[in-house]
Amino acid sequence: MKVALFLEESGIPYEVIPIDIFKGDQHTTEFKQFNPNSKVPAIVDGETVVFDSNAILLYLGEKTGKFLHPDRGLLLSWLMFVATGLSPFSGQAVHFQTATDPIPYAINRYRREVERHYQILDQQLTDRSFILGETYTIIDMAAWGWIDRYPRVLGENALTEFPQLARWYSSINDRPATLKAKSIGKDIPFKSTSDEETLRAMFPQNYPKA
Ligand SMILES: N[C@@H](CCC(=O)N[C@@H](CS)C(=O)NCC(=O)O)C(=O)O
Repeated sequence: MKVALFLEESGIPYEVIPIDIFKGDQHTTEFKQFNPNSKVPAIVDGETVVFDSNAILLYLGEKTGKFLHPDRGLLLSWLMFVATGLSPFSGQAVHFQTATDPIPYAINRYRREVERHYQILDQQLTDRSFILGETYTIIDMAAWGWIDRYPRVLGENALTEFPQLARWYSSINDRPATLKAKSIGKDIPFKSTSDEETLRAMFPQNYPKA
């Protein structure tokens, strides 16, 4: 979705190639040529392949000169904040909260870290329209990807404690490009049930090594 935001905002033509992660498409030899880490998204631009959503945003930003910030140090710092902080802690919070064998220590650790990251963003947005200032950048697109999942990460009411973050989130949702990006893939019949094939594809650590 973060990559879709960029593509829709910038009007770059693109083709979507569905990878059904519930069926295990991410583990095929063919897909691993594009991302040896077996995760979506990955893009192919001529001879160039880029994987990881944040790397793709930076690549597309630098290629087009759009949605960047004149202070590259600032841009890289916040991109890494999202890539190494907000995103993995949010992902692990969801993982441990939905595990069949929930571990309270892990749930508390990840939820509290997500709350801390939300607080930092809320503070940053106190006197700015967007995370880096008055213009929309790839950092907003990167952060939006996980903030858009806040009900699953922290619960339906999570944003009430973070009013600036809530204001920023709804301003991005109101952008026409965001509405278009959110409709991408809706017509693709991705697998939605979670059976053993899905669990083996998504959580291989729960199964013996082949
Ligand atoms: N750091 C990566 C994370 C990508 C990621 O976790 N993708 C998930 C879907 S949102 C995935 O492909 N999961 C498949 C799997 O874990 O097997 C990024 O930002 O691109």
